Amino acid sequence: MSLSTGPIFMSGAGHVPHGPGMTTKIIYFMVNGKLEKAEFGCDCSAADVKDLFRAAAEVEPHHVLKMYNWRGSVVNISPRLEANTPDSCYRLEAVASDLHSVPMPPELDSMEHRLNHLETKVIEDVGKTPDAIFELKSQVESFKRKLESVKHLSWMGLFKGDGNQHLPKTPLKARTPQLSVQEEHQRVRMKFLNMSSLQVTGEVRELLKTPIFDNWQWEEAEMLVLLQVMYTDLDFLTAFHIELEVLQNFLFQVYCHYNNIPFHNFQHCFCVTQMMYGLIWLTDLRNKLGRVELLIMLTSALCHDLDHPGYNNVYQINAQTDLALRYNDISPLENHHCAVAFGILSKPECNILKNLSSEQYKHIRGGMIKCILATDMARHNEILNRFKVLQPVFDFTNREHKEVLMKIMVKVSDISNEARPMEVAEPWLDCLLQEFFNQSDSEKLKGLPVTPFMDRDKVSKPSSQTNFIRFVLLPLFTELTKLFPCLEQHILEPVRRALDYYSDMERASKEVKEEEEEEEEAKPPTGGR
Ligand code: PDB
Ligand code: ZN
Repeated sequence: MSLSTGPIFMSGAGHVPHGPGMTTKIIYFMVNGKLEKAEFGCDCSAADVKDLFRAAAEVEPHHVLKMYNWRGSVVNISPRLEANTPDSCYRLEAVASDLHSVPMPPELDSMEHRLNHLETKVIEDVGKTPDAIFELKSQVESFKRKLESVKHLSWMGLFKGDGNQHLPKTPLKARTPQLSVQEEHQRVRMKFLNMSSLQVTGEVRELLKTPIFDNWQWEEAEMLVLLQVMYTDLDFLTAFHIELEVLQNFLFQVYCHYNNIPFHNFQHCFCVTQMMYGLIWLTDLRNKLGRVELLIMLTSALCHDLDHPGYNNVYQINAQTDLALRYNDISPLENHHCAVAFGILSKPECNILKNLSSEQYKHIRGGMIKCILATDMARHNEILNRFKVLQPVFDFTNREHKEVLMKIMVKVSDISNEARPMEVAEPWLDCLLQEFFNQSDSEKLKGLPVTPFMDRDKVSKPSSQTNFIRFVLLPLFTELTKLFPCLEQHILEPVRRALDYYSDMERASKEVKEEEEEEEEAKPPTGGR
């Protein structure tokens, strides 16, 4: 019977022959944020199996153990536990064996202490515990039991300073039930590494090169495999001597450094990178730019919103956040995204650039900094106007021309949701508005200036989007299409269809609004004589 950590050896369906006629059972489970593997003979006693898992949880004998299966149901810890594989791992939790071992909030403890002291005093005076004190003591006891049952809500601040403040304030995405962020990351990592050796079908590979790719069909571990396919199919691993394991570590760390917020999350990162990948193939950029430029564009797209907090630069500056302070109000978010990217690349096990010359490294670093900083929409007109000047005389051998094009390509990929099929694009607008509304709610609470197009009381989704498409998207996409005419059908026409869609929605909502106002006016005046 053994417990092994570190590299997990895949052992098939979970039963390994173990000496003559004896089979052992292999159980994979998460405990304390780590994936562990237990192995025990099927003739093992229930007590021994419990001891094995208690050792894994590193708890004392009196602690209660709870085992959850991948569906989140509690299962019995016994030799009959069903064998599994790493991507359907159990989760082992040690819960306190009794109330007294759970640290209660200091207020409750001091109240109980004062109550006991008072009871002692009163008993000295009147010889017995009066009903009032007895009642107070039972209320404290029942409150402690209730508090114990909501311990998992500690991130609401019920237990001050219990170290859980870092928990996500809005557990948005339906992650695997009750897994912590770290455990979720480990689950995704195991799934990613298990799948990465599988072959992606030719059909998916071709779909990946088009703007009609639907990100909503894929979960995060699969997206990591698809990102690996992008780097592989552009021959980056051979061209830049990138070891597959280093690329996988890099991609996994990028995934870990995106936050669980409505819009600027890992799914957005994947969409932007996939659109960039599609544009590279559609415009045949592989034959017009060097592979280094392609690596800069794809990796900039991948890293362009790393560790986005869900509150934009205006908020950072007005709220005088650490980021605004650190970057002197100059594109604080984009500077941060880029710094986090190079923080990841500074780890040797994640450094996909480590086998390049320092010349190449500097060139790629410089290119990524320019491209990521270019995604600050406050600079939109500056960059687009520069491109408009160069586009008619564009020279693919001119360094400055190429730099502006790379910035434009990352910008186009970043705000390109409306170039996708409507059923893929529209949910993204809802996610973005949810993030914007969260920000304006926070601005109202803090007495900060509220950005009008983020104010849930003022924004009309269709009219905001028609304006955005008309005045931001179409001019940008039109300019790029002048350089690559084939993009007319792939991104310009879908955006024109999106403009029609939201214009119709805007007209419909205006008609409804007018009808409501007419009904309001037609109503007899209420109240008064
Ligand atoms: C932009 C800047 C920051 C973050 F606000 C996101 F209602 C975006 F008008 N971004 N990316 C895609 C968009 C889109 N902003 C809008 N529509 C998009 O499709 C504007 C819209 C949400 C508005 Cl530009
Ligand atoms: Zn973005």
